[in-house]
Amino acid sequence: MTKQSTNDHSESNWIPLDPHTPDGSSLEGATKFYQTIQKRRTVRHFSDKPVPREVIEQVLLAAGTSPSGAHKQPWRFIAVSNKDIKHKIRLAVEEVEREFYEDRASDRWLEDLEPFETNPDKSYIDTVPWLIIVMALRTTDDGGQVYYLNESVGIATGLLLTAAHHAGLATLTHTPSPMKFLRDVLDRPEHERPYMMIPMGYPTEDCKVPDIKRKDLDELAVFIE
Ligand code: IYR
Repeated sequence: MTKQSTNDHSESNWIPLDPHTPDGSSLEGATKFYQTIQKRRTVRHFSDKPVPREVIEQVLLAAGTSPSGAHKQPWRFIAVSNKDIKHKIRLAVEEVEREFYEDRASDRWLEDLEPFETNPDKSYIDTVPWLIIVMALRTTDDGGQVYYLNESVGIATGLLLTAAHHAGLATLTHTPSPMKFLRDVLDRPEHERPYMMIPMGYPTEDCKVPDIKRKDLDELAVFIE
């Protein structure tokens, strides 16, 4: 028989929820968080100012709190500060990106990218103290099934960006394509699929970002009450 939705979980290992309670009201909590997160920007100019490993550890632990299909936690975060490995990655990424800009990208795509002034030069990979490579696990480490892989890893990556921002760190969501070379450079197993590369560090003091506009509430949301 299907178990009915009930609060009686006495047969199994359930514990009382320990809810987060904002300092003020829910509106104050939500507003304060929006004020913080609305300052997050994608950054391409990183300082070489070191970021202690302990900070990155807390950021990764926060990312690891993400919900996932059947709680399979189908992610792994490879945190690279090693200069030689970062440089290897830079060279491989720049090769892939040169192909993108010279051959693979459509004219429309290149036109859409113009405001962001991107190009195949990824020298910031040498400068930035940390490179986080998010791996999507196609199976669990012991070969078990995972569910909603892209959704789960996408949410975890969102939390990662949010946690980094909260720590005063800037990030860049970078998806060179294809990214398979990362598994070889990083010597990672077959079931880890490179999902996203995230340079993480402090922005340069004179860092500029494009003047983008975000959707207003009436454009980004529809309320049906
Ligand atoms: N991966 C390339 C191109 C690029 C594509 C998109 I869509 C962007 O939002 C930004 C860049 C690069 O990183 O240069």
